Amino acid sequence: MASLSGTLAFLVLLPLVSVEGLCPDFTCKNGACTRFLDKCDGVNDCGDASDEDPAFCSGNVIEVAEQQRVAVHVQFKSEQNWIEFLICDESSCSSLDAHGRTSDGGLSYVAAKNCNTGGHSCTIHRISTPPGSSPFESGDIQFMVERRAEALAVWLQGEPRYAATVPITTSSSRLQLRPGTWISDLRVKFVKLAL
Ligand SMILES: [Ca+2]
Repeated sequence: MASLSGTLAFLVLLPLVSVEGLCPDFTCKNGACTRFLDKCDGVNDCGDASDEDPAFCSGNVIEVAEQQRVAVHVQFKSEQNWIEFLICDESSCSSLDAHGRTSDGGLSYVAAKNCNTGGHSCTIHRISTPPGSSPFESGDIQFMVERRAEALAVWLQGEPRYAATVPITTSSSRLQLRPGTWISDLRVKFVKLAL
């Protein structure tokens, strides 16, 4: 009976841990499974905080001065779902999630303010997903970003008429690009334009 109960205990534990890489979403360093959505959200979901590893959570960051424009080249994968532009000061962040294109060349997006430094617990500022919008497909996408006095503006390169904006604090200067669903790191290149 002892060996049978041992076998049962093993079977009961099996869904809770996993050999590395075998979780349906994200495999923690300790073998636990968690969701891709839990990656880099500022909460220790794994127990060992490996879902919050700065090695991948702190990438694609650039300091942006007021009135600075930055050309942003993103290699996007559709499974990442959207591209998050997160801009922060020491204590809070605003985010602009670019989901896709509108029929006239603008962005469909969700803008949020008053987020914590993990980019969560925000207040929704604006949701703009007009009819006819289509999600981004896998491939290269070029954006322009401009830090204005009290807003961050983002638009698809060549379409400045359709800038999406989100309110920011005047001291918000740290911009990070993140994948909406962190199935893989976002590949990003920043080019600061002359002021
Ligand atoms: Ca987490």
